[in-house]
Amino acid sequence: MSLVITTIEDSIGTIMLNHGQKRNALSQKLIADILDALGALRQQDVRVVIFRAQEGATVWSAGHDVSELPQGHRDPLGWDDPLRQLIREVENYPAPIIAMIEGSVWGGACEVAFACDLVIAADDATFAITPAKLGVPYNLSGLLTFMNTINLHIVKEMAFTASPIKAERAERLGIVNQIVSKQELKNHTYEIAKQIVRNSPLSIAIMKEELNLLANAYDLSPLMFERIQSLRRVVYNSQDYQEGIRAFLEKRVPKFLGK
Ligand code: YXS
Repeated sequence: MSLVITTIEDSIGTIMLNHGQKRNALSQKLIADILDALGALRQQDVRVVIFRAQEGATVWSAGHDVSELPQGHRDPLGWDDPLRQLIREVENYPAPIIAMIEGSVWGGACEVAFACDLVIAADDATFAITPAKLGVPYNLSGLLTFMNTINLHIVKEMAFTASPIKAERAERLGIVNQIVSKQELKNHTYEIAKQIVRNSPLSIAIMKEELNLLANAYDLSPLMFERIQSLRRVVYNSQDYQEGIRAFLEKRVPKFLGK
């Protein structure tokens, strides 16, 4: 059974995350179902896609399924890992994807939301970047997703504290496009989608790709690449990484020793 519900109306596709009992944690299964849904929408005349959680959700998504993170000695966010595949598909999808957010958004789910082309949030939404809470060495393209959305000082504040920020502050900082009341969220989001549907899908598709190519246009020397890989390897091979994962699964506070 799919963990998402997909609908199409007026050339607008909606993918609803529907795994509430696990707070829409981004498991391999949930991500596979999202990718299947996006693949199916690509075959239809869908000009905007909306990602949403169940009506009234207190958690939009709890982020990466921690129980599926490797227990060390392997990059937890490697190129072929499901979360990385999902981010690339969101960025490469040839039409705008709007993240319609209600409830709290955590870790890798923040990256999914910010990789979308627009973020419309209810005024009760919160956003938390959580690698440091678990001892995870976030990957480079993931950090670039955050940097393309958020001012560097704020990325560092969110990443180093791992504390949620409220929707009102996220809007003020330009992290989300607009915030509205929970009651208005659905209608407001679909109104924006309808405005997009009325415009040229070809023009929009190439501008989306151009903007994403420009936003990701960074030089990185082989030396820099190898330095970054060695830094990340130290972290995911560390005792702290294993402690972070274990503490989450044991529902206790982690004790990080810096090694
Ligand atoms: O105990 P059961 O079986 O009922 O399952 C519980 C939780 O274990 C499960 N669950 C998760 N399972 C795997 N991975 C998760 N990320 C995850 N989050 C939750 O869902 C069931 C209900 O959770 P519960 O009882 O805590 O719900 P709640 O309503 O009291 O609290 C909701 C949250 C979201 C505040 C709470 O579940 C929470 O703090 N979840 C973890 C949020 C988080 O730190 N996510 C980061 C995941 S790691 C990640 O995304 C990247 C690797 S990184 O960290 O690098 O960004």
